[in-house]
Amino acid sequence: MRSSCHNMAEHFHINTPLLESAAMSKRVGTTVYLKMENSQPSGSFKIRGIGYLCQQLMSESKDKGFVCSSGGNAGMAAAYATQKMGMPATIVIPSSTPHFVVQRLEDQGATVKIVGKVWDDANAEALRLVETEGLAYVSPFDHPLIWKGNSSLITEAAATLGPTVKPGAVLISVGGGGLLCGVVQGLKDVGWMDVPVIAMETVGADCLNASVKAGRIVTLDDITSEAKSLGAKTVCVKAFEYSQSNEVTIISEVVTDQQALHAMETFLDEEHVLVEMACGATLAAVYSGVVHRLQAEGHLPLLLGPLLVIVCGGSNIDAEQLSILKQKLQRN
Ligand code: PLV
Repeated sequence: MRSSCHNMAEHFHINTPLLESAAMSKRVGTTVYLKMENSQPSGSFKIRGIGYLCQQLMSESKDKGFVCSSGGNAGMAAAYATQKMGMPATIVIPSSTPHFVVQRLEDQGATVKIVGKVWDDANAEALRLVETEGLAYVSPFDHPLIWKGNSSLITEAAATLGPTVKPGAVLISVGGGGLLCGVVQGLKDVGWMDVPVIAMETVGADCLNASVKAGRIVTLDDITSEAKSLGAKTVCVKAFEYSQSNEVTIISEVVTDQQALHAMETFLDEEHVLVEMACGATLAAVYSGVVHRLQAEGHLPLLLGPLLVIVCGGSNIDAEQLSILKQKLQRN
């Protein structure tokens, strides 16, 4: 796992590169910038929000340590931050998280518990440990301090782009909605509230899309997508509220697992970066023509600025896991 030089007085995340992708720009017909959150310590954007939350909770945790429920990446971030702070951490993951992640978490000094089939099951166990053991609870996505931490992604991108460049849209993935809330708050902070957010999910991990369609928060019966890091059954209230509010435009879209996998492979071929399926959902908006379709249908205004793609990253992937996913999804 990547690490970085870090100053306790500041924060755990790094200022990630903002790369122009020639291949993606050609596809979209406008400049595409990739915010490379895969290069964060712990392998995803999660360290921004989780790192910030853990720092802030430090004073309350009374030395008993932290417990974080996770599909994998929030756990990696929590393990990284707590190890830096010299605090114990228990990470509760579901059995659907690839097994090599357990080893990576343990290498980071965390205690790992595998409970249930999907994230919601693991989360119930984490909440139980808060009650019985007095551990400080670290949600993977549902806390104002997580959103504040995640918002640095946008303020950083804005600083890199400079005052004369404003994106035409921001492209992200949605699991429980912590990234979405952070991005919206970042857009507010930099005065980009007129920049639409394209919020991507996979079929079977589409809790935001199901709620947007129903006009109320709905809980999915099960997570049937292989994008387990997007597999929260219920989106957080704040993310749903943003999707319903007039202060920001959120366009909720869904791709299939096959499209997300194809996007991972294309990204690997063209950009030479391996991301997990949760991030493939974002990339599929470009590679499977979702951005084009939204423009053609008039749901997305013609992009007046570059497309800002948040490459959220993820550690639940390696060469073997990629071939496992290929085998699974080609059968269907
Ligand atoms: N993953 C969470 C929730 O899982 C976790 O525990 O790691 N991209 C990647 C690579 C992610 O790991 C996640 C969240 C997301 C996107 C979506 O972020 P969110 O949950 O803030 O919408 C069940």
